[in-house]
Amino acid sequence: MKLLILVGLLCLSFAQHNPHFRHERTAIVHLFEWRWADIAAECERFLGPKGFGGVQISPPNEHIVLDSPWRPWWQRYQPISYNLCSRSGSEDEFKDMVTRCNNVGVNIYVDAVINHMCGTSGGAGNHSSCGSWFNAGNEEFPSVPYSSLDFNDKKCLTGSGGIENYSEIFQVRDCRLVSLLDLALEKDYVRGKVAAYMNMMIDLGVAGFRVDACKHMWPGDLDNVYGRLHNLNTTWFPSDSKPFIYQEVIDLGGEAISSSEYFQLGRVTEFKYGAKLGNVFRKWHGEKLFYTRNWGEGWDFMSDGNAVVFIDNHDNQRGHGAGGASIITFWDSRLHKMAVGYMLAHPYGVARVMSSYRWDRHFVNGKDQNDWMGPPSNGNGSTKPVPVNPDQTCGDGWVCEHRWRQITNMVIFRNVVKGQPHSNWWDNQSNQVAFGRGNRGFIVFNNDDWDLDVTLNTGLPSGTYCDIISGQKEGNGCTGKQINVGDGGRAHFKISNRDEDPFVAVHVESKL
Ligand code: AAO
Repeated sequence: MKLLILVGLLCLSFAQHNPHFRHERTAIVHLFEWRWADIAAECERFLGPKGFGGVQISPPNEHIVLDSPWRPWWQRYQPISYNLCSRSGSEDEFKDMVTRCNNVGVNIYVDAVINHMCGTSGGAGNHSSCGSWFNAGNEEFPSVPYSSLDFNDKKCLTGSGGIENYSEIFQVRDCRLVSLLDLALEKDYVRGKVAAYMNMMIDLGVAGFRVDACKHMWPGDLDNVYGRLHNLNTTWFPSDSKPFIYQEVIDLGGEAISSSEYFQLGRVTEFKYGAKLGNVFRKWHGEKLFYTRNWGEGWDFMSDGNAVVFIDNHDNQRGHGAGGASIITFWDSRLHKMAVGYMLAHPYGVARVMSSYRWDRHFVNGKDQNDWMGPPSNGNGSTKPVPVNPDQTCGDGWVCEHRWRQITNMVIFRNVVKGQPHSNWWDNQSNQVAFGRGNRGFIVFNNDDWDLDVTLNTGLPSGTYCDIISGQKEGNGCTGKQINVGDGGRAHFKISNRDEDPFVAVHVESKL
């Protein structure tokens, strides 16, 4: 009986840590700034067939529309109301996306902006994505409705009304983050409005939420809001499934607020992961790939069951948020493929792949002056569709990292090795390493400036395997390198440091 109660309690508190992936899938892709219509099509034509577990979408709330700078991507982090009407599309298009993605087993995770509304300088009028009227100066948002009573002004004690010092917990949580009007989430009324917004989307079939700016909200307030959430829609999910919650908390250490304050509420973004792996693959600060032998908790990361991991995100790929120059993005494509490959091969955390658009970077004194630029757009500011080229890449400025063969194939690798332990580690005491996942997959990296030429124990059944990085298995053939695994699991690997992609990966489903 006692055991049953304990198990019950554990299930309750860890319920929101479960991404509810279907068909044994394992990875999330962030389709940053994509239109709902394009996401629906992508689920059907690519993400479902290739085994992606879910999509993180951009904030679907009605948001401010800014002219200066012109339609920045970050206008969507300034809510005007909870109408599902945004730069990505209408409520009907949102519903259609959720239904069509769910029908092919791909989950939708919503970026929920619930800490604040628009910035103080947002003005008055109806320059919002649905044309709802608001007045930022008076804190009036009649489409919710919120009034000045629903904001934290009186609680914030800094002279500016904004966060001035991240080592003061009360400031961080009660004052304005970059002058965004800070909602009073301690109020029952505000909690109710926020929960109703999230429940509307749960009822439509979303599987969970990336909750924005959690450091700036009290864990107790979030606990109350999450406690009001419905179970997932049983058309697609088992009954009694709690929504997946992953909370954005930037914690690189050294601040008053720690990500651990949020663990009992859901998972948390592990920002150390991409920052540290960036240093490792760039070989900065004396880092070497072989030091990642104990990658994960051994590197002082949060425990596996609490972490969502990523190489870059929509902020730190353009100098916002945290991580700095070590972050490896699509702009460094060769390193990016390796780092994402490493993440997807490694068992730690729930993995999220970034899918970006290109913009005109323009650095002055190391800062990108165009870090604000929105997605590929038409003259009137509407977002362009994502066209797919004959070679399966994307056009019109959409990068589609998730469609790069090496990355797609590593998402499949992660599914194939799901649940298998990290095994058969090898390194050369420098930047050549290899590891397996039980007897189902094996990966070898050469990030040194010389060739790798070595025979290793892979743990795999004997046979000929197709490398899924230089090519892939097609029918009975292989378009890439072939790897022969002998009796006892031993195989010879040769990777030149000048190879287009200096890594090799094989798994039991790439066996010829
Ligand atoms: C825009 C304008 C502002 C204007 C505002 C209102 O840029 O000038 O005042 O509108 O009119 C996004 C954009 C913002 C944009 C905002 C609203 O990034 O530029 O403001 O939309 O349109 C903090 C938060 C974190 C947040 C991050 C950007 O803690 O939650 O800032 N991320 C989310 C979203 C993001 C979004 C928002 C929140 C707001 O992902 O897209 O903003 O909805 C330290 C702290 C971090 C802090 C960073 C940056 O990090 O630890 O908590 O993140 O500073 O302020 C080292 C340290 C690291 C440190 C970092 C940077 O790496 O180790 O800890 O340096 O100093």
